[in-house]
Order: sequence, then C-alpha cells, then structure tokens
Amino acid sequence: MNALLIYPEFPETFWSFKHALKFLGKRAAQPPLGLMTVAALLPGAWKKRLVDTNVEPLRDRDLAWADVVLLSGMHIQCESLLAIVERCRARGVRTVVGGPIASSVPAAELKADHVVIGEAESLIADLARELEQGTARRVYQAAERPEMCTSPLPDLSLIKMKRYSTMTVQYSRGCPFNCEFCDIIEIYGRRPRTKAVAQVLAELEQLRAAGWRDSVFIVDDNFIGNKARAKELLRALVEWRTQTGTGFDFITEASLNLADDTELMQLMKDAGFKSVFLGIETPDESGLVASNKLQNTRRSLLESVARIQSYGMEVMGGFILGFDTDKEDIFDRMVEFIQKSGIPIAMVGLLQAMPGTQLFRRLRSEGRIVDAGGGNNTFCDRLNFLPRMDSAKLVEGYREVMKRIYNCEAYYERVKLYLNRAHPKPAKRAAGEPARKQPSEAWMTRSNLRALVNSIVRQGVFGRHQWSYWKFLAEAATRYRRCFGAAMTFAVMGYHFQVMTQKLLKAIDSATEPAASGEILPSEAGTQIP
Ligand code: B12
Ligand code: SF4
Repeated sequence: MNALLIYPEFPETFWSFKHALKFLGKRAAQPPLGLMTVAALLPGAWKKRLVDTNVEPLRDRDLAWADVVLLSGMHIQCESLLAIVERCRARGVRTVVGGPIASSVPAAELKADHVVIGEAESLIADLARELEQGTARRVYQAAERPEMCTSPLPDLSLIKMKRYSTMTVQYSRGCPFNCEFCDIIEIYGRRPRTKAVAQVLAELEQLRAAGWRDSVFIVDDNFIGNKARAKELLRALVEWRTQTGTGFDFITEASLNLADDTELMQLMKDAGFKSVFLGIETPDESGLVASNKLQNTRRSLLESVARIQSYGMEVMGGFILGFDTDKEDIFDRMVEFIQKSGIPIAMVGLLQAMPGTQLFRRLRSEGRIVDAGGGNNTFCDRLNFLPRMDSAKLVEGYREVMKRIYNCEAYYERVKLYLNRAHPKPAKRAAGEPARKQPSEAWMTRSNLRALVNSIVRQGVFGRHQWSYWKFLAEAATRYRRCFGAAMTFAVMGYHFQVMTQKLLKAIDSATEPAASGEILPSEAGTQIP
C-alpha cells in the first residue's frame, strides 16, 4: 500500500506564530507528531510519504501516488481538512481521518471514508489489515486508552525538519485535574500515562542524530500531571545533557502548582527548560472556582508566576474571558494582572464551549449553546454560547484587553519585567572576592542573526512603532546584554502578536455576531448538536 499522510493547513492565528517565523526563515512552528507516530505504527511493508500543507503544497501527483490518504488535525484545521477530503473523493482516493478533530467533529461531517476516534496505538493494526483487505469499517474507536509504552519512535524521516522552528516529543498524555471547559481530559483522560524514560531519550537521540540543535517542545497536556514521573525523566535529561553535551532548549505545558515544588523547578532549570505554558485563565477567584480550576485557587497567582520565572523559565499564559462569574471590571483586572505578571505571551481568548466537554453539556442543558464553535478561542470574534454578560459588551471588552496588552510599550514592559526576574543582575562582589564568570547566552547562531537583521529591517525601519522598538533594542543591548538573544526573540514574537492583534481588532469590528443579534435561538441551535 502507498500511504500518504497529510496535515491540513492552519488558519492564521496567534498560535501559528506565522509573522515571527518569517524572521527565522521557517514555515511552521512544529511538525505533525500525531501523523509521524501513526506512520511508525503502520505496517513496515507499506510505502509512506507525509505532506504537511503548512510547509509545502499538496500536489495532484502526490494524490495520484496514494492508495490511501491518512489525515490528522485539530478542530481549527477543519476547513482545510474538508477541502483535502473533497479532493481525494474527486480522484477516488480512500481517506482516513484521525486526530483530535475526530473527537470534536461528528464523523458524518468529516466526509471521509473512515474515521478513527482516539489514540491509534491499539487499533492501527486492525485498521491497516482491513484497509488492505478492503473491509475497513466506517468508524473505529479505541476501546481503551493505550499505555504509552506501546507508542513507537515517531518517523522523523518523513518530515522536512529544517522548515520548522521547534521539534516535538511527547512524554505523557492526560491530566489529573478536572477543569470544566477542558477537552484534554475528555480526549486523553485524567490518568497521566507516561512513556518510559528510555523511549523519550531515544526520541531525543533520534533528533540529535538528525542534526537538530534548537528547541524541543515536550507536548504533554500537563508535563507535571505525575510529578514523580516528571522528576524521573528530568534527572535522566540532566544526565543525558551532560553526557552528550546537547543543549536543547525545552518548552512544555504544565499546571500552576509547578510553583509549589522547588525541586521540580530546579530540575527543569537544570534540564534546560526555558519556557512553560500555564493555564492561568482568570485573576478572578470566583471564576476559577466555578470552572473547577481549583489548583489555581487559594494562592497568589502573581507570586506563583514570579517564582517559576525566577528559575529562568518564561511563563506563557492562557487566559479566558466570558465565565459566568465575570463582572464588568474583569477587563481592567485582566490587563492589570497580565501587566504585573511579566508574561509577555499572554494568550487571551473568549471562553469556548468545546463539544464533548463538561461545560458544553452544562450550557446545552441550560439552553445556551449557539453552535459547535471553531476550536480556536484566541482568535475569535464571537461566542458559541450565550454568556451571562451582554455578549456585545464581552466581545468589546475582549477587544480592549487585546488592544491594551499588545500595545508596543505595554508588551515591552512585560518583557523587561520577565527578563529582570529570570536573569537577575549579578550580586555585587564583596571586597577581595574573585570575579565570577556570569553565564551568558550563546545566541549568535546563523538563524538568530538572520532574525535580528529581519527584525531591524521590518520593525526598526518599516515598522509602525519604530521609537518603542529602538528604545527596547537599546535597552536589550545594554541593560539586558547577557540575555540579548532572549530579548530579541521577544521583539520578534511581539511583532507577530501586534500584527495578529490588528487583524483580530479588524475582524471583531466587521463581525456580524449571531449570538448578540439573537438570530439563533439557543434552544433551536442546541438541539442540532450531538
Ligand atoms: C503541540 C500542540 C500544539 C502546537 C502545534 C502542534 C502541531 N504541529 O500541530 C501549538 C502549540 C502551535 C498548538 C496550537 C493550538 N492548539 Co494544540 N496541541 C498541541 C498538543 C499539546 C500536542 C499535539 C501532539 O503533538 N500530540 C502528540 C500526538 C502523538 O498525539 P495526537 O496528535 O493526538 O495523535 C494520536 C491520536 O490522535 C491518533 N491520530 C492522530 N492523527 C491521526 C490520524 C489518523 C489517520 C489516525 C488513524 C490516527 C491519528 O494517533 C496518534 C497516536 O495515538 C495537543 C494536546 C495533545 N495531547 O495532543 C494540543 C491540541 C491538539 N491543541 C488544541 C488546540 C485547541 C490548539 C489551538 C486551536 C489553541 C487555540 N486556543 O487557539 C491552537 C491552534 C494551532 C494554530 N496554529 O493556530 C486542542 C485540539 C482540540 C480539538 N479537538 O481539535 C488539543 C487537543 C489540546 C486541547 N485543548 O484539547 N497546539
Ligand atoms: S489543568 Fe489544563 S489540561 Fe488539566 S484539566 Fe485543567 S485545563 Fe485541562
């Protein structure tokens, strides 16, 4: 069998990092790890090719080669995925759709010949055999979630590695918490399942052998979902780094209770973790309680963030507006919190009720669901449910929050606050004490140099905020020269966020909003959704 694995295109969003990637000469942030894993699970005798339409075009001759096309994707890639399925149908090529989209969009709407719901490890052998025999079923659903030791080494040979800014490795799936709006726990479960440490090291070795030396995203739903297992991996990573001299920078996602464990934070620092995404959601405690995000309550959120940053880790934060508990002051409180947090990359979005979540079920029973949503909560101009606050007010408040936090000056202020915490000035030497060498970044790689030149041209010469940019650049080169590389990376990322914010504001301005205008009655719309 000739199997063609296709990853559909993402729309332009905050998470696409598109405008920052241009500076680095990269086409996408990360490769499709799900498809690379599926490829490794398919029979060895099959011929495989992978086309990630985010980094290369899908040509008719690719489709002509294929006996079967296997697609993966998130809900947000639906439009592109459906167009590809349509292209395959027109040519009579068999299609199989899997990945997170299969858990959130009804199988019938995906229009593929076969739909696989859930993780592939335990069912791919049946699927492959039945595809070969021509007896494949319409829908496959894994009876139970597989143990991660059954997950193979992803097939790295299928991707064009240089076109991505970051490589990905997965250690665990699932998260022990129970946030009402979360679809992670519905798709991947609440019991964190981890790979063996040796499996992860083999994946890193594979990357190293292929010449990769940049960032690696540990794409776990919650890297510290099982703290003991996370520490086990971290100790092995520290040793592996020392033995191999490989300085990968790691990025991951975790819950805020990371701040409670100094040993864990120190191990992450020692292992090379430079960035962690945290779901902070809201500075309003009642919103956290109502959405069952209890791990973020009974603490100072700002102090927790600062503690993590003090271990040299950038915190990226996820924030949500639109909880039932939000009052009109939430917008000012959100901006104030974000500015004080030193979180440069704040992913603020409107609450979305994702199909399959506890939130979706509750709102549906209350007759408040409008539609299934688009799967992208950080670039949206309308809600898929009826909020308690007037929805026009909510969208307008969201618009203002985005405008204020991605104002150039406000953004650079957060970057500086973070740099001060993560790279504090060296303490003054006592009289007679020998000079200590301060660690500084080896950042002047060819791709960073390219990004710097591009940044100077686009932001400093042709940009709309030249004065703020040059002021920041001057400070980066003087006050923050030990972490100049990090400062410049933030300048480049800032460009992406500013461009995207402008686009979001325009989209909101021109949006016609069904929920606000009352065109769709909640009870009518609610009944159409499974
Ligand atoms: C890394 C990651 C990203 C990366 C991008 C990675 C990439 N190249 O695609 C970044 C950080 C950019 C990102 C962004 C977003 N992400 Co994201 N992301 C993840 C994360 C954490 C890991 C993905 C991964 O590599 N998994 C590892 C692989 C091995 O798992 P897998 O893809 O599920 O594959 C398995 C099965 O699904 C199945 N399978 C997969 N494909 C196929 C295909 C076939 C044919 C078959 C048979 C089986 C099969 O087999 C695999 C092995 O078991 C997941 C969570 C998760 N646990 O997966 C969220 C997740 C995929 N993201 C999600 C979301 C919502 C987003 C955003 C829309 C967020 C937002 N608010 O805007 C953005 C959109 C991206 C954009 N460009 O705009 C959701 C998707 C939900 C959904 N139902 O669609 C997830 C599930 C997290 C969540 N909240 O639930 N994301
Ligand atoms: S902590 Fe994050 S991954 Fe875990 S249940 Fe809550 S939202 Fe989902």
